[in-house]
Order: sequence, then structure tokens, then C-alpha cells
Amino acid sequence: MDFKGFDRPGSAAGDGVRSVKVMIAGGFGTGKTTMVRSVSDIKPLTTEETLTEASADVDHLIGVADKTQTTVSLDFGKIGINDELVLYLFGTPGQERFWFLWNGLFKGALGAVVLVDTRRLASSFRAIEEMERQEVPFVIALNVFPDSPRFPVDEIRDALDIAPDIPVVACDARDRSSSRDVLVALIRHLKDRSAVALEPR
Ligand SMILES: Nc1nc2c(ncn2[C@@H]2O[C@H](COP(=O)(O)OP(=O)(O)OP(=O)(O)O)[C@@H](O)[C@H]2O)c(=O)[nH]1
Ligand SMILES: [Mg+2]
Repeated sequence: MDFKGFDRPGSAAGDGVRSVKVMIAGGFGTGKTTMVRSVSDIKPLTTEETLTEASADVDHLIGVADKTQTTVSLDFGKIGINDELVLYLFGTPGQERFWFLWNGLFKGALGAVVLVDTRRLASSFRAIEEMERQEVPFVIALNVFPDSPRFPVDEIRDALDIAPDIPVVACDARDRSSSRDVLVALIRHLKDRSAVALEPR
């Protein structure tokens, strides 16, 4: 299967349908698996294992104290945005001990959603750095939990140290239509970026 990108005519999804590989990234416990599950048209593939005591020291469990499972390899799902565009979703593992997998996982990805939990902003710093290092365009999705503090978007931008053109959207990762809106924001961002890149110098 080939996920190279927007402008490949005739992909695995059928003639004229563009298949795009999109990463669902972010810090530990920010809701990556939840988003892939809620939005996928197919039964998603997940690779979750029981969270062990071993990770309790290294992962900050504030806000996710009830969490019992963690992704050890990847989540995989698929969503048709319209008749012409299918997204293949790859959720990354959040625990630091599995981050070495990220390099391989990002191969061929056209864009990414970086999930952020505003109660634990720092948990997504490393994911943002990775997007910048691997030059993968991304949007920030603030996964709103009931006790999430509401910061002005500008403050969040400053705290995450992201460029002004990077979209920041709020979402509920458990909700299909909210998660779909995040993916549509990413598609718009990718299209805006390619329009800019195509302008004559
Ligand atoms: N209230 C609320 N709970 C959520 C939301 N998203 C996820 N959760 C819960 O938060 C916990 C973490 O979600 P996961 O989807 O496992 O997070 P993850 O980013 O895949 O975690 P790792 O793979 O361990 O990094 C789970 O217990 C979810 O049920 C949300 O939008 N609101
Ligand atoms: Mg997960």
C-alpha cells in the first residue's frame, strides 16, 4: 500500500481517490487512541497494553489517573473525508520509552494532528519538536477534558512556542464529528501551505 500523498492518481483506495497518511501524535495520554477510535470508518487496529507500575515514575498521570491502557506500537484507522479523499490515520505511542518508533512511523506522512491536554501542556512539547524536526505540517488539537483550564489561544501558542500560521483548534477526541473537524482543519492547512509554496518567487 502506498501513502505517498495528495497528488497520486489511482491509489489503493480506488481510481481517482487520493489516499493520505496522517499522524495522530501528542504526549502521553492526550487522547490519540481515543481520536482514532472515534473517527475511524473501519474498526481500528490498536496495540494497547496494560499500563504498568514501571511507567508510573516517568509519566505524569495528573488528569489521566484512571488510565489503564497505553499504546505500545500504533493505532491505525481510516476515514473517507469525501468521494475523493481518504485519510489513513496512524496514532503514535505516547510513552517516552516507545518514542524510538516515531521515525519509521512518520515515513510518507503528509501531515499530523498534535493532541494537547491543556492540564499537561508540557507532555506534548516533544511531539511538536518532532514535527518540526521531521518537517511534517501539523495542527494543534486541544483535547478538552471536563477540568481543562481555558486559556486564550495566544497564551497556548506562546506556551507551545509554535508559529502563528499553525492552526489551534479545540476538540473532544471522544466525539466523531469533533475529531473529523480537526482532520478537516488539517486538510485546509495542508492546502493553504501548498498554495503558498506554489506562488511564484
Ligand atoms: N473526558 C475526556 N476523557 C478523554 C478524552 N479523550 C480521552 N479521554 C480519556 O483519557 C484517557 C487517555 O486517552 P487515550 O486515548 O488512551 O490517550 P493516548 O494519547 O492514546 O495515550 P497513550 O497511547 O498512552 O499515549 C482515556 O482514559 C480516555 O478515555 C476526552 O476528550 N475527554
Ligand atoms: Mg494511545
